[in-house]
Amino acid sequence: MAGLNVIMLAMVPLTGASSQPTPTPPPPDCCIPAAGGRGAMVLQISRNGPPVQDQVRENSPAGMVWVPGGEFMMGSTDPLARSDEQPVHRVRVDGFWMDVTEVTNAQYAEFVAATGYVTLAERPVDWDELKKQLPEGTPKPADEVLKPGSLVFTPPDHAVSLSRYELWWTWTTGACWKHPEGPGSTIEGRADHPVVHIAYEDAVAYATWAGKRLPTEAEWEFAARGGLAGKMNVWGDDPVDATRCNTWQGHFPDQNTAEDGFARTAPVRSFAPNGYGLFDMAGNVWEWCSDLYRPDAYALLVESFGDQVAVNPQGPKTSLDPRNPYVPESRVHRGGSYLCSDVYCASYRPSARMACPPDTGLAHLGFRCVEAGPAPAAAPGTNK
Ligand SMILES: [Ca+2]
Repeated sequence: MAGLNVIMLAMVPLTGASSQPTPTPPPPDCCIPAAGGRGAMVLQISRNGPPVQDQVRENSPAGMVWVPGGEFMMGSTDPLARSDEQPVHRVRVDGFWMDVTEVTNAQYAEFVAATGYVTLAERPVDWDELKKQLPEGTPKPADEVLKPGSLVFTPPDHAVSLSRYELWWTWTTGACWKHPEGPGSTIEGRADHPVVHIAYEDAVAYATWAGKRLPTEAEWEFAARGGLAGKMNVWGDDPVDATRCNTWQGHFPDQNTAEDGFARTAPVRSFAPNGYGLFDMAGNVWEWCSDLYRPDAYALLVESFGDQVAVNPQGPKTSLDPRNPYVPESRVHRGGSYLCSDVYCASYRPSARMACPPDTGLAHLGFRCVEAGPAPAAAPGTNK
């Protein structure tokens, strides 16, 4: 239903919500469920110096870079870190290949052309499924609302409470990856932008077709840190600014100055890559990971491992998302988006976690894939 459940939840009373305990406060709903303003500026320029030239290495899968495995401290105690980023704990991941960029509209179009795949946002909403994710007795919405659609960011023209995400997210029939802002909008001229309105199963379907998979949360954070240890941002400890990545500048959610050049998605590779040569690990669009979400996932892991290193953790076995108490599961996404503000959720940080039900598509949610080794014969950290 690509997010309709989320919006409906915001509009129904949550009395008697979940019988499950809430171990830690959830992160804010920030820009979840959220797409930059209409009439976005798109500047086809490269930031932070000259474009990085890809280095072709033998045996490198096309468009992927080798991320050497290793041990790192996962999570953060930075002042901006939320409780679900803690406790910081030891993790080791094996090396893996990772897409250099988020999967683009052109890449997703290739997949759809080859397979005839229809994304979840392009299918009618199944009320029998939707009502399982809502409080008992929630009235069925009008048939018009149950037509295929997704959540589109529709910024209000005035300041609003940051807890009222339904005021800037609009269920939009006809919105999907090919029509990111709804009927009438297209991806023409956006072939190299990240694909959006992608539900979890849509991302998995692409990854499977490509012979790849989604990254685990641990792999994603290890990769995002780019070889830096314990830094607040993927580029180090310097604060975010408009030259670093595609985020939100101005008052959220009503005033996007787009100082970085982009009010919505940016072409991939518009900003400098991180230490592993990965672009947009901060900002642009959120990226699905394979892990189920729990705010206490790290606490549970530490309970199991103590001060020992967790090797290739796959996430908790069960999901718990206090922001979506009725949904049977919630999946992690990482990296923040063009809606992340430094005065709000600051989720462009490599340790920041967010999640939503797997059937939720959003105008700022995409993905990238990973692939197992073997490692390249040449030095790691190079790409094609
Ligand atoms: Ca921006």
